[in-house]
Amino acid sequence: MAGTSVHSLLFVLSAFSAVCYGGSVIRERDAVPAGYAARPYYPSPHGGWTSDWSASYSKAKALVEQMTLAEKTNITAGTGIYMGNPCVGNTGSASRLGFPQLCLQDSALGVASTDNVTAFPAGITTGATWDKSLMYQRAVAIGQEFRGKGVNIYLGPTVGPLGRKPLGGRNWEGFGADPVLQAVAGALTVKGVQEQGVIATIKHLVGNEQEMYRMYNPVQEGYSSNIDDRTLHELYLWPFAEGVRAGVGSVMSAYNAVNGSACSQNSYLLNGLLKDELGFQGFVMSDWLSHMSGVASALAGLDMDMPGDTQIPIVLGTSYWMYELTRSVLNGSVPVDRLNDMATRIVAAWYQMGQDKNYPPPNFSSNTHDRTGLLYPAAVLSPIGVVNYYVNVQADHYKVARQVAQDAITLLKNDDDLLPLSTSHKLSIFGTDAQVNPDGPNACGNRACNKGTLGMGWGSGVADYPYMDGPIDAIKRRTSNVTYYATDSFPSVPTPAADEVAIVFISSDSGENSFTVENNHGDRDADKLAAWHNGDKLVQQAAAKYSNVVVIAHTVGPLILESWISLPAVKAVLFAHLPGQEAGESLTNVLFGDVSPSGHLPYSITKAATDLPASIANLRGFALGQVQDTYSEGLYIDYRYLNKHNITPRYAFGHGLSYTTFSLTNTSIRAVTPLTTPFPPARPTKGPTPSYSSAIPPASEAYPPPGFVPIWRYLYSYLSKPDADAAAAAANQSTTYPYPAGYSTVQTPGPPAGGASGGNPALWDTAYEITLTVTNTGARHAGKAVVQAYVQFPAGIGWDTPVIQLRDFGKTGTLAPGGGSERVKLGLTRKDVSVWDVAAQDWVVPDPGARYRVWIGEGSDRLGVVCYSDSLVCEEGVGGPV
Ligand SMILES: *[C@@H]1O[C@H](CO)[C@@H](O)[C@H](O)[C@H]1NC(C)=O
Ligand SMILES: *[C@@H]1O[C@H](CO)[C@@H](O)[C@H](O)[C@H]1NC(C)=O
Ligand SMILES: *[C@@H]1O[C@H](CO)[C@@H](O)[C@H](O)[C@H]1NC(C)=O
Ligand SMILES: *[C@@H]1O[C@H](CO)[C@@H](O)[C@H](O)[C@H]1NC(C)=O
Ligand SMILES: *[C@@H]1O[C@H](CO)[C@@H](O)[C@H](O)[C@H]1NC(C)=O
Ligand SMILES: *[C@@H]1O[C@H](CO)[C@@H](O)[C@H](O)[C@H]1NC(C)=O
Ligand SMILES: *[C@@H]1O[C@H](CO)[C@@H](O)[C@H](O)[C@H]1NC(C)=O
Ligand SMILES: CC(=O)N[C@H]1CO[C@H](CO)[C@@H](O)[C@@H]1O
Repeated sequence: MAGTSVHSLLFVLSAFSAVCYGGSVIRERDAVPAGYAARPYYPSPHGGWTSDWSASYSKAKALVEQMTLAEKTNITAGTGIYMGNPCVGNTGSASRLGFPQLCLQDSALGVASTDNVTAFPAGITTGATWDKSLMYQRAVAIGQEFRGKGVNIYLGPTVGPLGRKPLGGRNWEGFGADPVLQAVAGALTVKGVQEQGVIATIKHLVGNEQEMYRMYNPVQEGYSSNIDDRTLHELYLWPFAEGVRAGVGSVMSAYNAVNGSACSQNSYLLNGLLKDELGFQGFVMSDWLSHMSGVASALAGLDMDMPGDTQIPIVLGTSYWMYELTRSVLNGSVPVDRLNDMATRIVAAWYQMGQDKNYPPPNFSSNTHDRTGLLYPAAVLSPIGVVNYYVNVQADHYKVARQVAQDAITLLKNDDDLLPLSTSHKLSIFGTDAQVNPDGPNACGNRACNKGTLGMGWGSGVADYPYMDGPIDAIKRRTSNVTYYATDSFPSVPTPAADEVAIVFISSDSGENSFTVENNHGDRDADKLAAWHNGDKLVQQAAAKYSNVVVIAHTVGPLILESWISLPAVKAVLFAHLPGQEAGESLTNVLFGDVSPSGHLPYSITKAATDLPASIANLRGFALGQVQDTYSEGLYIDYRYLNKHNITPRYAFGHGLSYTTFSLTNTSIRAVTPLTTPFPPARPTKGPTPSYSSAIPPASEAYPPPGFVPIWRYLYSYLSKPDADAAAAAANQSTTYPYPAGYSTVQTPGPPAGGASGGNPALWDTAYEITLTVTNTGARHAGKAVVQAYVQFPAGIGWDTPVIQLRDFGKTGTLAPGGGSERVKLGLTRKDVSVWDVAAQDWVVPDPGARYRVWIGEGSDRLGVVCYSDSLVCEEGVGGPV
């Protein structure tokens, strides 16, 4: 129980931790580099103008119209950290009208801080399956668990960080270092979760690519991710666009700044890109304690303040919103129109998911595992009540959890077909990562330690394990011919027989900056890309003794394998990623050949960290003032960079072997919607949005009810009568708020690239469809194949484009050995063959008549099939582009 409370307290304290890194003092922020600017974009576009949301907006309007000022401001902010209901965030209610407090709960991989739930495999593991159906099924199960616990708002999926920096601490919460892999998995997660009636939250918008210095605090600004317009569109915003198109109800802004302006109050990002261009109809919430202004953030497009507090929570019980937002509306600084839109967006999302009908209230507490507990833990005197009902929401979700964990396992190397093992092999097993943490899988709050099998990273992106099926337990269930050395220092062992197999478990962990684990401050700043606990040395020592070594890595991301990967004894390597609770049997099913491995890498594994440029290979270190993280590599991250510079990685993005082999044959391409013009057809115009009176409501709408007794430090939206009257009087004085440059209250028609949820709907016209036959050509093992499609833009179009870019993928079912086959269909949209034209501010197909190549294969370096957009011919058995 202490785990969660201690966590959150540490989390709060971490807001100030930057001080420890360098003892900075309050100062003006450093200049953002020349050329990067956070332009103003006002006003905040009204929600409700797309047809897919219009019915919910009508209902929302009918409800919001009846709300008083204090009710509207109540639902746009949390009631304070540890205040009121049981979740990590809890909004105020408009209970007079039947609008409840909303429960917001971590994490992206399962319901956090409670029991009787499933600890699903992490995002990176899910990405490594390359299986759309499993991505969706996992989301359905997650959605059912959040609903079962009475959570209104799921704080996932994570599609930012994108994985720009291999050392970045939270990359594992997302799906892989490519915008399309991230976008497909993110959008399917939104769909699966929201079909259960739970509002999903796509996060973190945007540029939170490292953990250190991410947060603003009273003495230092969070770092600024300086991202040019084209790179933002083609990489970092891409998954958000797909999430919006999938109908996501909520977006969480990132801690850091973009172009010098904090994401929670960056008008260009929230008003311009998200709400106008991407046509986002839900609401934007701040990341926890990243709210830092009242009027400014409201005008910039923030709709919900989480968890309600200022950056110094609890102590004072203060907020930038709640009663202050009430004041700002009464005194005329925040237009009533903006507050109406904020409230309508929140209520519309609630209707859109059907939460007005039979939605269960929360049944658990994030604050304690006891049945009863404090109802307001941060209050000094709090009533006590039943807070945990122990509702078991696990159903049979272990099955999909295990399937994801199993189908993610990525075979990097398998010399002499050492794998699969037979149960007659004598096995010697090394490494503490093979066994469940002897103190219990949840011994460390927020998994902020790396002890025992690594099933997830650390921080807020975790869940408690109901149990953990450890690898060594599963191996022992299979064979008794096994000796386990539960150590990370190579022990003295008997001389092995020639056919004896050593299995070495290694790990690499990372997480959120709120915790430091073995000197890693969230990011892998201490251990870098080496295995923890001297794992690389353990492998080398095992390889010196045994002639058959299998390495199994539980890891948040890429590792540098060079110190042992070419040793002749190291015959097989499996990346099992972060499997969650089902670490054991998912692995033994692969090890012993019940199934062939079918995972593929969701990132590249380079031979050296310096194979990537310094801007992404390194973390930004301490700076006086605001740390500037400039995306000088532009589009060239991960394989895009390596291909451009002809750097051969150890294992390429998308690489993954099987026990069997596949052929890709009978490939055909067909043009579906002809691309007759470089620019898409004109966008649809915005539909109508709810209209309300714009008159400032009477001050009496802010007064607390007669006899109102507040709970100390609970955040309310009421203003005392004197305060409310004074605010209303101020509205009639000549003093006006110092609005930012470019401020306007006139709604605009929106940019050409917009037009519907996600952007101009014509961007999703299918331009080309490719069909091929995948056949299992091996004689012995069944297996699933992953087929990846990459676009190569024509030469001479006047645009610098990466050599190849992933655009679609598919995974077969289990194909029988000796010819089992399946037809696979892949598609490319107009957007997939477009670049972002900064001058035109639109997507453009540079030369629709030229030859676009679509490369198809089982990895970014195994592309033996190519199809041409101009001749509509496909060739097989070709050498790939890289
Ligand atoms: C950041 O600055 C660049 C360069 O001026 C610009 O292209 C881009 O649109 C800006 N992005 C945001 C979110 O302000
Ligand atoms: C705001 O929400 C809280 C928590 O549900 C509730 O106690 C309070 O009465 C609400 N305020 C208004 C104005 O409805
Ligand atoms: C209105 O109230 C807000 C919140 O306290 C304050 O920031 C703003 O300056 C006030 N505006 C005027 C015109 O007094
Ligand atoms: C939670 O669920 C239990 C069992 O399903 C139910 O009895 C209880 O009333 C629910 N708790 C709340 C606060 O609604
Ligand atoms: C264990 O493995 C060794 C080497 O393969 C073999 O000789 C022995 O019979 C096995 N023992 C058992 C109990 O299977
Ligand atoms: C080959 O492709 C054609 C056209 O797409 C299709 O009709 C046919 O069934 C395919 N043949 C096989 C053996 O898959
Ligand atoms: C502010 O002015 C409006 C009309 O100009 C008036 O109706 C309202 O009563 C005034 N409010 C206060 C608090 O004086
Ligand atoms: C299956 C499971 O984990 N059940 C647990 C539900 O929560 C109660 C209270 O913590 C436990 O006692 C059960 O074991």
